[in-house]
Amino acid sequence: MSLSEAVRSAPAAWPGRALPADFLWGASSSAYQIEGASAEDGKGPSVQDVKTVPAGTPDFSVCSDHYHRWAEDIALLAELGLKSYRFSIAWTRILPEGTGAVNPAGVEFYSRLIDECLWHGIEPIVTMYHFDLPTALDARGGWADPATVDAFVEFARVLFAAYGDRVTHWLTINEQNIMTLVPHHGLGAAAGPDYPLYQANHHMLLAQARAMALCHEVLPAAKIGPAPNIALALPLEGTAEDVLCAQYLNAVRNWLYLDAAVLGRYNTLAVDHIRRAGYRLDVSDDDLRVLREGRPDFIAFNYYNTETVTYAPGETLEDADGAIHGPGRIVPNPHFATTDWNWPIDPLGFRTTLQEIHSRYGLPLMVTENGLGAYDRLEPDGTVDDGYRIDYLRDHITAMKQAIDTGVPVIGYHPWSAIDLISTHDGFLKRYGFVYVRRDNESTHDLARFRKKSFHWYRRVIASGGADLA
Ligand code: BGP
Repeated sequence: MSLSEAVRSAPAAWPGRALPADFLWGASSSAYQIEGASAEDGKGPSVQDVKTVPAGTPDFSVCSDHYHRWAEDIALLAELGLKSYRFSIAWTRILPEGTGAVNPAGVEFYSRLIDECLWHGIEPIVTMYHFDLPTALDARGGWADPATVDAFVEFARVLFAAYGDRVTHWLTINEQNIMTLVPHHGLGAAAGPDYPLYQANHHMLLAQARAMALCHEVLPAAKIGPAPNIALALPLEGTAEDVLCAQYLNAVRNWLYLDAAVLGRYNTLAVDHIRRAGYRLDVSDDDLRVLREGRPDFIAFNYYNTETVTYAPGETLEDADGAIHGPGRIVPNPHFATTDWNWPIDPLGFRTTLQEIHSRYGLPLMVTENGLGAYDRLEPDGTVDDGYRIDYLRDHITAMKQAIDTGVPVIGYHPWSAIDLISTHDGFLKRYGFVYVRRDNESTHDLARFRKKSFHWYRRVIASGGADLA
């Protein structure tokens, strides 16, 4: 389409217009947070299964019991009207030791899940790795060990062979940037004080690049992309120092990951920070070739909130001359309301983030997480009045539509989460789902499912192609 055609065909006024019929209205989950059955049918342990969970929260052995209730859950998602369902495959269900022998029961579980989605007309979107590194690999150093790169590529090869006939959209690594910025999220016990954080991160980038290249080689019709958590960093004040700190935070938090995945190169500002902060980072010419050869077809990303940063003497990385070389302190932004967990709520930041990613990389974008963690209450009549979640999602969908209106090619939107599941830090107190799961931190109760108010609302949104957000 020429620019003048694009200008002429610019969409009519929002918010009443529907998105194209092939837009992937979806929802999202991850294996270690939803499945349970963490030691069943030959599954090996992952770092999530053996970690010390936060006080008062349950371990991951039962979760939402999706491993046993997957058919009921997919039927609910079909009733919701989902066009796509983004879930992850537990590495250790497929390869209990992380590498080596394949577990047929694990392969069969996801095969059935994928078939069930397709039978209901839901496109399965598969995350290959969502925080659940096999403990067998963690024991050998995890991502600090270059052999983990080979293990991931081997895992990818098994997945492509088993499901490549039915899965079109693949996501490599969920929130690699958060794993590096907040290592206890998913890097495992190996990530102790001597862990070479950015060298390990580099190995993940290589693993991702090789998996993307392999996908294109063995599944030419498939599409694959990274799935970091991307959110613009905002300067607290309009001072040059705050703007510079925000530029560093954007480089270190966001662009490092997408520049490597999409452009096959390291972001110079991020490298400046990494080196001055004293991290080890050895990158060979051969590594750079690997990065260049593995290209994504689209960018998936998770968005919850922007981050606001300010220059803080003594905390911001500075050289002897006082020149700034890193982000400062992340602070609350007085302009934003917050969630029950003090996460800023910034729907317009979703729009600016979408627009910024598009203007940097020009690839189609898929939103793989966005949502509101809240204390939901199940009423005696089985209803859950989560109007606050509807408000959050409505504002973010509106912002996304505005970004699309400016020309950003967004191909799908997957709120976190499809059904209630265990939050990374807060167990079952903090819920995100369209479907309430009756259990809490103390007891698994009967794990019965209930449709929340947001379930009925999102069903109308999807049925109207996003036109009806009321
Ligand atoms: C993302 C993760 C998800 C999920 C979500 C909500 O970072 O990819 O796995 O946990 O955040 O986070 P939390 O459960 O901490 O509220």
